[in-house]
Amino acid sequence: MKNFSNTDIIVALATPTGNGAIAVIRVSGKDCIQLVESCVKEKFSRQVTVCNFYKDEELIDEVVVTTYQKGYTCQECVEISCHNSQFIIQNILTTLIDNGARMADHGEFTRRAFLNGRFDLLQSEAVADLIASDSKDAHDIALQQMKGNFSQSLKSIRQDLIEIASLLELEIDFSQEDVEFIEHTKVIEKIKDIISQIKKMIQSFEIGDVIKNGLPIAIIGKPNVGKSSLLNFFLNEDRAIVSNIAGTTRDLIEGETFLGGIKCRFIDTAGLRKDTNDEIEILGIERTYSALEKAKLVIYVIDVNSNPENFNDDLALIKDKPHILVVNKIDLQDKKFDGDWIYISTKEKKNLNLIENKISQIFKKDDYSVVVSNVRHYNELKTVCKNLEDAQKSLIDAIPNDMVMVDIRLAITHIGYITGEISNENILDSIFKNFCIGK
Ligand SMILES: Nc1nc2c(ncn2[C@@H]2O[C@H](COP(=O)(O)OP(=O)(O)OP(=O)(O)O)[C@@H](O)[C@H]2O)c(=O)[nH]1
Ligand SMILES: [Mg+2]
Repeated sequence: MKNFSNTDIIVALATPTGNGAIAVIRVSGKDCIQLVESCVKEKFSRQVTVCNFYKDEELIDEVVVTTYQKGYTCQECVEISCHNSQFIIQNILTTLIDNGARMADHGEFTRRAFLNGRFDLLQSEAVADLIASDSKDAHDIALQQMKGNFSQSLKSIRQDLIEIASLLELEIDFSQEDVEFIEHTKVIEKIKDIISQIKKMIQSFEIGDVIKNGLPIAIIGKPNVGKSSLLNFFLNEDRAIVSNIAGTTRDLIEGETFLGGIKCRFIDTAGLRKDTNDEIEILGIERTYSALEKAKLVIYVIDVNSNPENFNDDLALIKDKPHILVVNKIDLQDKKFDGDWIYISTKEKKNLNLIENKISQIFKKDDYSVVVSNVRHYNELKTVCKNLEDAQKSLIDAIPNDMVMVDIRLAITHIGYITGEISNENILDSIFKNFCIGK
């Protein structure tokens, strides 16, 4: 961010442009209440005042002004609710700017809230996630992070590491006397415990990311097994052409829907087969492989008449990805296959709910007390884990304390980067530039 002061009066529209009855303009900074008073030509004696807003002597709108001695940014704030007209909004903004305010930068309100101690950095980032949340689970995760449960876990880990570091340091100071202030086996145990907590957080990202950004699901299988029929069922519309001609679907066909609280992006693909000379189908099959690679979940479909010899190769292809195995067309015959298959009929809409249940089961967040959903936090946690594993190894190998200390201090620093206990302008800029102006 440019070299702005943290107390300048900043203004921005806080509501989205578009249709709607009311718009809210946010103002924050030292003496901003006085600034707004000069534009409405009266003194506010209550927190909420209905008044007229003027540009010079010209009436712009009847507005509702709410004042806060310590608002969202932990400083003097005003919210002006006006009628949602571009003309009115522009005139109010320019009047405020002409009288000494300036336009806020991206995320500057939340950045001030962080700098003034309202939230830590992780909580500030959760504000953006809360605003973007589009499902109950995404909302739950963002709200919990904003309320501070993830921050609290990290702070307690950081405190434990600081204690270990100070004891190890003390030993270095008294190294001549050969005193052991702390049993190294206990330190190793403690670090092992912290590593497992951090690993659990890292692991939770797989689910947190899916809940926040959606789940790409590739529907894969041999031609004609009913992949497109399944897509159409989930989307509740005839999105893809269904026919009994093998090789109907060529291109990737996508559609989004919520299942079990997760935003699922289904990708219907061309059937996998080797014996085709059809150029377009071959291109379609290539796209199937790329969809398979990008998907975070694969639904592999066979037809109840299939012979395992024909699809075993495909199973090898998907074995390292989370997958759901589905036998379709059970209305035609009753046949069981080895393995964990779900038996359905898209024609008779039989057992289709079992697929949804399975998706919720695979991407269940309840096993985690903390769910990481932000890629920046995830990357920092991986660094912390690596630092602690290095420290643990050095302790086991009885390497001198000063070497161990380097890794423990690095772990402490990287935890500090997540919560913002350690931050710098570059980190803050890269985080808040993704916020919109007015947030
Ligand atoms: N009996 C029966 N037929 C089904 C069922 N599901 C799909 N079909 C039929 O199977 C044929 C193929 O269905 P699609 O959904 O087009 O299959 P696909 O896997 O997308 O086929 P390609 O795009 O060619 O790879 C169609 O004639 C469907 O009507 C089912 O549960 N039972
Ligand atoms: Mg198809």
